[in-house]
Amino acid sequence: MNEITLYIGSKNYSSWSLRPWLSLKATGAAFSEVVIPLYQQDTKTNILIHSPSGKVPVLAHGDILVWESLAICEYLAEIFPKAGLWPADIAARAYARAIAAEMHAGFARLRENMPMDIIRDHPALSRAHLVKDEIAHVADIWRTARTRFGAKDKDGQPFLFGRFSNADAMFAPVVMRFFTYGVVLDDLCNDYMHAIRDWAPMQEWRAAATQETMVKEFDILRQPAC
Ligand SMILES: N[C@@H](CCC(=O)N[C@@H](CS)C(=O)NCC(=O)O)C(=O)O
Repeated sequence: MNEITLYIGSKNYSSWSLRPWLSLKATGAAFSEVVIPLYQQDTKTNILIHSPSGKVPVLAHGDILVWESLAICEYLAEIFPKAGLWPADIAARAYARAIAAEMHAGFARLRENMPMDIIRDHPALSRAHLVKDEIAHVADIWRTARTRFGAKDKDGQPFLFGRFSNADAMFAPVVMRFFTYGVVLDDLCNDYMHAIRDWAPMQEWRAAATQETMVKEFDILRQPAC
């Protein structure tokens, strides 16, 4: 198989990069990653060398190039069918695809008001009150997925549909935001949040984020959604 390279943004900020990176980790495949620091003068130029959209993430696999986080997750599900990146059951898969697409296209107020900043806790700065409805909707999605599908997983795995899926990848940055902004949910959601945060690849990403040197002054009001 051709080598896979994933071009991503700074691990502390780039929620869109985190998503396919986690799915790629879930496949167990070897891959190279190239981190392009965000918020630098040459960021756009550096991204455009690799990405036709001028955004990260972008995945290169031989002469195939895939951009847009959800399209990359779909591509990984196709080339690694055994990884189970979409649930096997058709009803579960339909729900997983719907919530992944909703995360990709929606929750604009949540992303705008709670930018990902993995290395720092901001409970006092939390603007969660401005996005109560979207937070409640996320919690409802997690509860539905866990109770209808995840809880029935024969291996008892703790993710939305049992085994880690592309839907978990799409919601993982939201989990990290809820932790750093001090959003408190019910026990079921709380257990799910811990399962994501404690998952080894998530810890690996978080540890790398703490090592990044190009960290910008954090300004919640001016931080572009990422
Ligand atoms: N819809 C895109 C969003 C990608 C995106 O906004 N990426 C940000 C980093 S998180 C980016 O490349 N920003 C750099 C820029 O716009 O110059 C996806 O799902 O991949």
